[in-house]
Amino acid sequence: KGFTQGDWAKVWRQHDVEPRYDVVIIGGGLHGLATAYYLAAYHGVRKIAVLDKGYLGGGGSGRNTAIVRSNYLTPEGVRFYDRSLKLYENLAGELNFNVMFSQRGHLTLAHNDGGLRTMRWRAEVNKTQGVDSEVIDPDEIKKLVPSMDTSDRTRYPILGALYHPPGGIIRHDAVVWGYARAAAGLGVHLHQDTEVTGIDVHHGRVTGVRTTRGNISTATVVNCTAGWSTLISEMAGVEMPVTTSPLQAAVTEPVKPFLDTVVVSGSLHVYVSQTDRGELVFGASVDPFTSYSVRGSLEFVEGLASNVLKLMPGLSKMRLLRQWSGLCDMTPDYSPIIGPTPVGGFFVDVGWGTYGFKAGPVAGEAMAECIVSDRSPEIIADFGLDRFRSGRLVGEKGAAAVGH
Ligand code: PYC
Repeated sequence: KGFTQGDWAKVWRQHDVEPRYDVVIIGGGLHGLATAYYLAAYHGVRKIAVLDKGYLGGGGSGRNTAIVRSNYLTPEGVRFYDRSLKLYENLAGELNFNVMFSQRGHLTLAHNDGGLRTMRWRAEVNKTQGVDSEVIDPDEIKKLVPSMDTSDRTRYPILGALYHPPGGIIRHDAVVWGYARAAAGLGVHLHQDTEVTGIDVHHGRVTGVRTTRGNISTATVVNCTAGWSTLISEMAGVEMPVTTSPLQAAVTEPVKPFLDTVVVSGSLHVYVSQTDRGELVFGASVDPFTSYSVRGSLEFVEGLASNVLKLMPGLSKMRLLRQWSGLCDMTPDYSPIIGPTPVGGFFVDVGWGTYGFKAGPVAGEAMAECIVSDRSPEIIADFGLDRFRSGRLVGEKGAAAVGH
């Protein structure tokens, strides 16, 4: 007999919210779930709760454009994102869940001398960290993407590109479900529809979390809430240099596969990839204002269409099916804030801007180690909140897919 919907086993169980947990993770997206998974799988922590005011993966984890890459600008950034890429390479086996990682190569186009100089700089830094990246010329780009207008008769001619073969796309909801299923299998409690209303701090240490489903006593709280991260940190009395801006994206109707690399143009503020189902997924820069709104705008699709057609004029007849928006938690140097805070037992994994999805596995792995050892492991040591006092910033704006 065939399966009907009712026959499918539940992937994770519902639990009552218990009055005590060893670790409470706020935010049931990729970062929160990965942190829970690595804590349970590699450090034996069992009494873990992941709280989300909505559903698992309903924030940035389910709204990003699923791009994975490690071709950053600073050595700290390259090492960090490359560890994540390596974890992604083995994630299907690790979680026993097909996450559909397609390492199809990633191109960042340069349309002027300044852009080309930054691509060369990134390629050199990447190579010193053992990451496969090189600058290629328009003829080589044309071979990789025949649909791209690489002639010099366009408004923004392409002078070259940073080519990063290990980069690609992955099925982002599968990544979320894979971590959720694996964490739940290790005894982690996943509480959806559970909003945090307060964090209790006594004598400089976290003692509990208040939620719409009851109060929890705990000595360890992790803030993995991306766009809402300043609101949650404020509950613990921790101020963070983070602003929240929407980032919009869109997808077309499906067409026969013709694009098997990820293409990014920082000058034209656009990135595009084709999914296994044939849809083109597009994104652009963050909206030029701070907001918690996730509504799409006509202005966005007009600008996007005009810029996409400058790169690939052959797409002019394609129809957009959907657009949506997510929230980006932006820091002044475009690097994350990850590690302990001045409040004992209160950890943050925030400030991801437009880089959060690609960092999920390494952020979870490093945060788990940080919590059990109560010190930042080397791979995140440069991304602490204290850098905004000391001035030791890690400037990653030059590695952004698009302008901000
Ligand atoms: O940094 O690759 C990136 C990216 C793609 C979409 C948003 N950010």
